[in-house]
Amino acid sequence: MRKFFSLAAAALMIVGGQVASADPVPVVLTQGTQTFKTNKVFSSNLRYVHGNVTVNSGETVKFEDVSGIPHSITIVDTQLATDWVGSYICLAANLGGPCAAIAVDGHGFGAVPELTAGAPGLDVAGDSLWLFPNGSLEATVSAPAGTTLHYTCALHPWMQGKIAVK
Ligand SMILES: [Cu+2]
Repeated sequence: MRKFFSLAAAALMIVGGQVASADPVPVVLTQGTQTFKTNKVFSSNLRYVHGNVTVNSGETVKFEDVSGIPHSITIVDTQLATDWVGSYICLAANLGGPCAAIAVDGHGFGAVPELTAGAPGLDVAGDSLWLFPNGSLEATVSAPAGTTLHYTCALHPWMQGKIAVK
């Protein structure tokens, strides 16, 4: 009997003679917490969870915040901060370094939810999406197949991920 239901379920997957194979939209969570005590400690484990995703060109990626803290998804050049010095440089808006902290200014701390460089959708460095606390968004990846997009959070540049486009 159980086998029958398995077969029935499999049959339902076949639509019009073709196997329904729409890839699920990848979901990247922003999660973690921060601690600050004057002259004692600052720590953060804010991060993109499953931040490395693969999609077809034209497909979407969903970003969802569960940290209650604002973040950005900012497409940057391939070189990202790999130590705390680099992170400080990334945070210095006037330096406009590889982590594109300048994006924070562009968003106006949340007033502008999307900055577009190049074509619409995520395709080149300078594209940036503001992710509101406990919010979510879906972004279309418009870069051509074969591209790898690197992204970071302009507020927390130790948060880093990749979108491989196939
Ligand atoms: Cu962040």
